[in-house]
Amino acid sequence: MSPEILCYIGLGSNLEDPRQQVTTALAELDLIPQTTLLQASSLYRSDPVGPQDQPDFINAVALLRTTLEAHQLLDQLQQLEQSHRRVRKQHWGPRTLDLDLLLYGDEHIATERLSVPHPFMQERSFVLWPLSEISPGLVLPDGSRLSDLLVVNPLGTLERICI
Ligand code: ROI
Repeated sequence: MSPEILCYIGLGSNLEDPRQQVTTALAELDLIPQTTLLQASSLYRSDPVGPQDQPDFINAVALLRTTLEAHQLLDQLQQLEQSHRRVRKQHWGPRTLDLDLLLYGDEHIATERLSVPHPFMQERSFVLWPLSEISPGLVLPDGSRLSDLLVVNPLGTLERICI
């Protein structure tokens, strides 16, 4: 039997009704085989990080329990992105649905396809604040405390838009 792993997924969308994209994707995460959606954050509106000539994003974070191996979970996340007819024309440009594997248990993974913990998560308010709603006491695999990361990544213009 494969072990049960807790993992966090970052969701983001800024095209084609982003609220709906993220809300639907949260429900669809629970349909992934061998996987259960344990918690979902509120939705947040965020200014785009990267090129500014694109719409605002809707972001959220989900906590899953899975017995899938990390790359199997990545396959499932990519399938889900495709099913939302993911459009990503430009690097760091607008997208229909982005699903990032932020944390997979306490594991460090570095392969061609996957970098976990997500390399930018410690500097992105739109990941850290939704994450803190689900797991305020979280300590990252490198020992960083989420509560300390929130101090250096303030809420700023991030807006919680749904309960
Ligand atoms: N900016 C915000 N606010 N939210 C995102 O999800 C997001 N995703 C990205 C880039 C383009 C870096 N900027 C983002 O991939």
